[in-house]
Amino acid sequence: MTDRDRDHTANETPDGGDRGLEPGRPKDCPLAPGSSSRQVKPLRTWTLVDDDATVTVPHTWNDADAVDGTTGYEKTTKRYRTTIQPPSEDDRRLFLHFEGANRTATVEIDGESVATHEGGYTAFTVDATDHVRSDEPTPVTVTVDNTDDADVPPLGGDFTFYGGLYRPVWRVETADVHIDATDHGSAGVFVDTPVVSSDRARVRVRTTVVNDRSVPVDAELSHRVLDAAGNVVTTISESHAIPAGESDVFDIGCLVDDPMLWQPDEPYCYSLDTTVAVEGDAVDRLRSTFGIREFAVEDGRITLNGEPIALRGTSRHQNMAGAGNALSNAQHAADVDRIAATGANFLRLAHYPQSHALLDAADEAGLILWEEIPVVNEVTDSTAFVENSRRMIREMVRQHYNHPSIGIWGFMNELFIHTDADDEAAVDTVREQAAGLDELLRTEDPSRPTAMACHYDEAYAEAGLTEIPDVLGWNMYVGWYYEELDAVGDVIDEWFDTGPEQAEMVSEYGAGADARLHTHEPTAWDFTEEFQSEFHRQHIAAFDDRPELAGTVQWNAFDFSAPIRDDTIPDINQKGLMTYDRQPKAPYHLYRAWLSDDPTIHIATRNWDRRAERGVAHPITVYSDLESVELTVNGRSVGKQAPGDGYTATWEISLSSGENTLVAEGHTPDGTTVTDRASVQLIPFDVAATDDIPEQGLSINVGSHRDFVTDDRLWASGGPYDDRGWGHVGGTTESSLDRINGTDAIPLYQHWVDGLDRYRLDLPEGSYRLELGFCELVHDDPGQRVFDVTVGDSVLVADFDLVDAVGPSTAVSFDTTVTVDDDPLFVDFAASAGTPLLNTLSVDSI
Ligand code: GCB
Repeated sequence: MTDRDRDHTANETPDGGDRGLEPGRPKDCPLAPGSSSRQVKPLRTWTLVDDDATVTVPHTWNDADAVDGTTGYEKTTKRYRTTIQPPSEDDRRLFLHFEGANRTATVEIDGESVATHEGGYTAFTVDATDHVRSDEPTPVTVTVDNTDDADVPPLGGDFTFYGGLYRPVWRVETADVHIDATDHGSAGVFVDTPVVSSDRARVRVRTTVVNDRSVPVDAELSHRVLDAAGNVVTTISESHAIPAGESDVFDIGCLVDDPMLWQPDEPYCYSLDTTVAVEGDAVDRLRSTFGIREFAVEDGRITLNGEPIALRGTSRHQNMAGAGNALSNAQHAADVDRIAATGANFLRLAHYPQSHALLDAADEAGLILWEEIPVVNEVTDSTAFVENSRRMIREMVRQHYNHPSIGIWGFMNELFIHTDADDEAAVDTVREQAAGLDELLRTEDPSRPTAMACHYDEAYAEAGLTEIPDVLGWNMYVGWYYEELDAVGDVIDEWFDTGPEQAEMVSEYGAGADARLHTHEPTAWDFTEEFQSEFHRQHIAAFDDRPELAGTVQWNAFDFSAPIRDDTIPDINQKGLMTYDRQPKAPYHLYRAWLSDDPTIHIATRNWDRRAERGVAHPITVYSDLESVELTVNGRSVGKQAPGDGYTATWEISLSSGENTLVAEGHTPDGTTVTDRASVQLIPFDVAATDDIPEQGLSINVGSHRDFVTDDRLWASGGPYDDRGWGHVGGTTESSLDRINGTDAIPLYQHWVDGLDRYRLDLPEGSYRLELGFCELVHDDPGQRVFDVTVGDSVLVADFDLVDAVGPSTAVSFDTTVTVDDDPLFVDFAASAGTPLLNTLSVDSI
């Protein structure tokens, strides 16, 4: 197949696509929404030249290596090649619209370099008209580069800088008199609502019309305002004579009586049908969506349509399991659905502009957005860096101007994370750039408040930065990076200035969790779902008590890829309320209870549905916004509780061996009964009581207070030998969150018992397979820890030196078979250097 054939058969098939994604519909092209006079085709199929591979755009080359547990990911330059068809008629114009290429893209058409775009999060459009062959397909090569570049924000950050043509690419053909298609990647129609009230609104539309003919034209521009049902509300038009080869700005407005205002509870969208006509012939046409609404900051609160609104929400990075950042429009929209289902009214697009598909969905869902440019952690004083940041502001604002959901524009995140606050010149540079970006935002869009996010440090106020934006965000990690969790209310009271000039909000707060990890004793940084739940319960209670906060933004809706993270899943920042593949963690439902208008009752045991029987009561947590909730276990009521401020009720109950049926029930004020059902399996780990081992095997997370629940096994938290009939003798428990190689079950190797004498197992008579797991997370050099492990009378390993055998931070396990008669089984440890250790132990009957 030649390139020409490929282009024709795949690229230009409007509903092409081989990844099961939704087809590239012309209406999804940001440069041609709703247009009947533009010809729009998605360019989906490309050849990755150096890899000699055919790929489908959206495409990234880092979808796998960003999260494969190895250090780093491929930062390189790759060339994508395709061909495009000539314009259908000689006088038509041809544009290539790139929704996003990270981070620098150079476009060559027919071998000639025609454009370079720096910055991976905003769209750009190339006028291809003068570069394409008139009678045959023209080759197009796009060189995309995601290597570090000190002139292109972001310079750093806790996220992956995926390389690739990771958002759709479009071929757009227009007439020779058309709406400007090259204004910073925008569609060229800008709708404002300078006067908003429920009686009357003023709508103003600015449009640049370009005359690419060699003769002057009289162009008539008309706009029809349509309501949500498609009825024409009003029509306005104006005619301008435009000289040959020139363009003209049409700035026209109209009044809308009794407008429906856009707001989260009723996200009413109007549309605007724009037509350019020459001598009565419609030559270009676009459909824009807009809303009639007004965001402002008054008396320290954010207002929507004149009323203060408490912003409650979360943040989102644009990547997910399997796709990296090359998401389909449907995947973007599904994320909005997941967030909106919690009842959130706010979403911070941290730390960069995101896909129009997400914004479209937010417009419809009534989610208010804070969108920001990726100036993160630090800046440089290079002119190119400053110019790139400023251009990103123009691109972001112009491309997303009409979206009613955008309430706030952000321009910086946590600049004093990497800027030395004692370096006066550096501080001056940050302040100057912050002031410049803020001012540019106000010039580009006077109608929306500006925002900046800071971390918990005096440096921002001392540098005079805090005065700059309308909305000051504080990224507060009380109970995680600093302070104790129960200090959250006090910290807010001391830290926040809720004075009238600015709105102050908690622009981030969060705690990491792994849905597989559970505990009876949650502590910060143990990555259990139970600590994450308690963290959010306390934050929610503190926020509810402080209505003066302009908003609160949980970090993050979804686990996201972050190369600096080790935690319990390497390369993933685990502060999501959902996992990287979008499975809910328990606190996702806590947010539903807090924010959703629907009555909520949720038994939070879904990810901890297998528990170890060991003679203790088990916490069963229910999230609910109902006044009272009754929990029934196996048909017997264990009592009623009032979930109260933290929307959480927890019962400590005895479960029965095997399957337990849980039913939680409450009533709404109008008497409707709301019920949730779940089941929990109690696995008999009490070997002494049962004189047996669990059918699944006796699997112990030896040095850990965490249960590790996988699809096929419950690894119970460990502990010293006691009357359950198993446990370590001697030694202390230790832990580390360093990166571990050689296993997917990382949480089993992060904790260990150090210096143990033996492990005792009171097993019933029989034959067993015994497996012991080890990992060295303290020493880097051989010879520092050398020990023998003896099982019964046989030496399992002698002079075992983990570093020498497998290297540091590497999991390894050994297994053996043993026969047990009347006596307990002892696994003995003796060191000739350092101390022995043990991470995991598992016994299966054979
Ligand atoms: C922050 C950053 C964000 C990080 C987050 C974290 O303050 O703004 O980019 O991902 O903390 O999880 O540490």
